[in-house]
Amino acid sequence: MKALIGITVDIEVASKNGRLYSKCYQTYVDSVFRAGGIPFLIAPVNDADYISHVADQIDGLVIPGGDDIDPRFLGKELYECERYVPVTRERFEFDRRLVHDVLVRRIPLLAVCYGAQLVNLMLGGDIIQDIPDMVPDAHRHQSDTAAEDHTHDLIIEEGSRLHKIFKGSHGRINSVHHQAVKSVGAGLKVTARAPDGIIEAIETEDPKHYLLGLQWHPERCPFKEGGEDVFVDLVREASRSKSQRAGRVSITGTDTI
Ligand SMILES: [Mn+2]
Repeated sequence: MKALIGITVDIEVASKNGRLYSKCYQTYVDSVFRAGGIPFLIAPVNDADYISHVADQIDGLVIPGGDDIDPRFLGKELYECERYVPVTRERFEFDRRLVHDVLVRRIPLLAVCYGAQLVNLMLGGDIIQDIPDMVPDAHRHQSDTAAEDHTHDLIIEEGSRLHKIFKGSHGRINSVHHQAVKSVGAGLKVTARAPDGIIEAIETEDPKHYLLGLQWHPERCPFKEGGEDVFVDLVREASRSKSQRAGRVSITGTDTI
């Protein structure tokens, strides 16, 4: 049985008529399929029973990248700048509720860019809301070149899941973000940074769970390092844990939001 990998969709406001629509970059679908999983786009319905039912069906989840989280949704102050482009409340709420249900079931989770920040915030961590303004000596993380280009180095912690994926403690990755994780939430650890110290990857400390949050976009560089390997790892883990999952755990932090 192949692993069923749920992928959440973005909910955007159409510029031509102001109506909400759902979208997903095909690169996520292709990446899961090439890695041996069954990609499954999850229709966003903000209903608790529906979300719980979806979480019961999937073997793994991908939260794709997206726009910026409005920290006011989480009781924090917003730093507004010209680079700030907020994700819709509809997407944020759906993703937040599904991630909660996925965490309590210990379903393998790959969270990309916005997704990594969402998981981190949910678990009580904090984010840098704008790297250029708040970390002026950081190098440029919002690349001017194609989003597929690997533009900076990656320094990876030994013993991490990411270290196994990259087969070492050094990598090259793409970089199309102006925000980043600032401090990690409960049960999370930093497993990779850029040379300037900006956090590029977080993982769970729970040895029984697979949770990988990446600041770069593996789906945009499938045939380079840090690309398809990431999805292969997720699908392998989702297949392995499919039959082993049992019982739910309580997650510190998520009950408060
Ligand atoms: Mn970066």
